[in-house]
Amino acid sequence: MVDIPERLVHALCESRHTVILTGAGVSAESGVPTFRDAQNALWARYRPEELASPEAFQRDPALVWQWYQWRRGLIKQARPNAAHLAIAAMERLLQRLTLITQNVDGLHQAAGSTAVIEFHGNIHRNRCSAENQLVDVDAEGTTRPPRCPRCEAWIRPDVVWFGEPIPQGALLTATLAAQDCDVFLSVGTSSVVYPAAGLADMAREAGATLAEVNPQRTVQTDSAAHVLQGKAAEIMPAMAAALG
Ligand code: BV8
Repeated sequence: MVDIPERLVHALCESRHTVILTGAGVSAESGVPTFRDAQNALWARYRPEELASPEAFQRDPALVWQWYQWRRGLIKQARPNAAHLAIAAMERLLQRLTLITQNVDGLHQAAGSTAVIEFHGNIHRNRCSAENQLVDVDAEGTTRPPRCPRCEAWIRPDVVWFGEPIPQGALLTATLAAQDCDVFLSVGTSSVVYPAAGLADMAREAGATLAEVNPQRTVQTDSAAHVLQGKAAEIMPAMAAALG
């Protein structure tokens, strides 16, 4: 079992309010490729930033829709891993936990986490690209976006694309939590994409203890009081066990 620093365990036990921010690294061990390496041979010629944008969707709705259909197919095979389950358990072990995820795969909810802030939306939902209202469509097997039954505009995944604002409620709740928390855990994210990546700085500047869980170093590593270098599916269960 991985060793969790005693000072971090103590800080977590004493923490009135803990924030966990997760990125694609938490879903990596469920077989969902991280955003950076999501591009297999089929999609290798595109950078995610080129496909996950309103401009790309306007230019070629069928191409963007097919990329999401491919990712939906991968996610449908995926099950929550030990990291998701440990984070769900920590909801009960900590005094108060705010879970913010950049992932759109819904695996935290599948693992039993209840109040999940979906900072970048959810790939399982679809909405009208003109009215921005959720639309319940059977997308199975489609290779081009369905049309909105109300206004005929293209249907799009209910996710936040590059250049689009974070949903107001998610941004406000996440910002308030980052400013209020005593401990901020950054788990499985490259900390490259803003404003999500700015939440850790906000928490640290407000006096929180910052800890990072990642096999690699990131731009956040040097700012973290605790750096747990390794896989989330190994480290998070050890952390939950230490709290238990
Ligand atoms: C905004 C949903 C303003 C979609 C995603 C120029 C033009 C326009 C905007 C910008 C610009 N320059 C900068 C910006 C801001 C931009 C941005 O930050 N760009 C980056 C590229 C610099 N941000 C935005 O555009 C945001 N909106 O700024 O709006 C605005 C305000 C008002 C009005 C109008 C506009 C919106 C950003 C949201 C983009 N959508 N996802 C979809 O999924 O299809 S982002 C997507 O990539 C993910 O959601 C995630 O957030 C992000 C990064 O991915 P990570 O989760 O970190 O994954 P990554 O692959 O990068 O890293 C994985 C990590 O896991 C690695 O560190 C790895 O080491 C680690 N790991 C691997 N295995 C494991 C592991 N860790 C633990 N255990 C393991 N086993």
